[in-house]
Amino acid sequence: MVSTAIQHRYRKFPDGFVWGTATASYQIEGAVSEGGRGASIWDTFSRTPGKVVSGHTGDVACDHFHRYPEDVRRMADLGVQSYRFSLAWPRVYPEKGRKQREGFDFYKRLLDELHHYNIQPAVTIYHWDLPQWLEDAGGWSNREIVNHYLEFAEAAFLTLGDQVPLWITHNEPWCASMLGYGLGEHAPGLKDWRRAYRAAHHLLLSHGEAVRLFRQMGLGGDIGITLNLTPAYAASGDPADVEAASRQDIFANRWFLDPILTGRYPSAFIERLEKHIGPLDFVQDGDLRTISQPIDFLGVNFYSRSVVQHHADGSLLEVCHVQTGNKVTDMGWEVYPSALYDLLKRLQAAYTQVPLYITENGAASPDVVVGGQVHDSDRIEYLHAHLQAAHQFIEEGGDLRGYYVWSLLDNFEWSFGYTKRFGLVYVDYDSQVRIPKDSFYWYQRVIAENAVGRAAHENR
Ligand code: IFM
Repeated sequence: MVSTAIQHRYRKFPDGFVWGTATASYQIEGAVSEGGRGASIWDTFSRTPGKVVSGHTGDVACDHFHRYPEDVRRMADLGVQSYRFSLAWPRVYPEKGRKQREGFDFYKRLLDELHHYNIQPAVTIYHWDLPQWLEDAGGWSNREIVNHYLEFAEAAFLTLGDQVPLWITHNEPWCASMLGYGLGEHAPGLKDWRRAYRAAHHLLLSHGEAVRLFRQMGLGGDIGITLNLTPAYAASGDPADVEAASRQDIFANRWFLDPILTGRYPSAFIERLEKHIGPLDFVQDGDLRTISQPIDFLGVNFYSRSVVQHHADGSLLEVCHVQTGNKVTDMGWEVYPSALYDLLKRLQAAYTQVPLYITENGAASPDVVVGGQVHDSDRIEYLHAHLQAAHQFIEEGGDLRGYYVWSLLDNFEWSFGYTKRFGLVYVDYDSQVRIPKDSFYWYQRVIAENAVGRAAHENR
């Protein structure tokens, strides 16, 4: 029996709460020319001078394509009940009009390995590695892509469906559209806001179509989508700043939340948006009904918040971001865990009663190996504080079913290449040796106890 003193020191999670870790294909697999894989937009982008720090590419990454048995063993040692990973579309459709029968073979092997250790897969269909041939045809800004995505999703459902209890149609469509087609910081690296909003719409439409197809196919398991949500706070009580925060919120969060969960785009922003990008004539009759197909859960990726002021510069948003002076991670992202609590509360109060999963949460830090160990106490503090926030939400009746740390391994952090480390496991990219960090052992204790201590050190 657990003593009262221990009960007091620990915050218990509900029985059946799912503990996991997450990764994505391009960030860890490597083997970009193996098994007949075609090129993805990230192969192209990372080879374009100046796009990724130090010209890093995902060519080898963590060599997970070959080392997955070791990585799955490590997860079993960690004790996670679930592993979230994504499928590389260019392995299945390497070039226009060609489907590769062996395209899913790697994932079948991976699923077998996970099954062996009783780790449940959570599969993201699209986590940004679009086949280059599809981008050449306009990528996400061409409505035709919805059919191609559906073909890929159907192939995935048919091939892997009986072994996958949790499907995620898309990871962070905000990044795929706004960073990829608007800000140009991610592949394909375009700076065209009209294309960015078209891309966002087609990503959402493909999500809705895939959910519809999943239901028609009568597959077991649950299906949802993962959004990166970054709550926006006003830097002051000045009404202009409050308005600015509301615009930032629409841009970062509501442009995706509202259509999926309410079947409407936020009307307050449409006039302003149309002044900048022209009419939203790419939204066709029936699209919003498709996009708002009922989902089984919502995946939330949370890292930080933004704090903004009004800034009259004639741009679409007219906001400027303010530094608060609070602690930041190695990404420069403010550590502000209570925003996670606020966000979860808001989601269930204003949007949906479907179960929530935190499908990513984690911190980058400049980890170093000292005497064969990695002492990443900042990451432990970060995870601990966010789990406290998650626990408070659950304690107050919130329906949060699981939590996935980003990430299992240090990996290719997109335009930052290998310079940002998010892993519970350190990767030496020259030797591919893996070293579990202190946070790995800390998270192992959290999982084993199904609880977080009131102070981070209590799980050490
Ligand atoms: O590495 C990314 C991941 O691919 C998507 N979510 C945020 C992570 C950290 O930036």
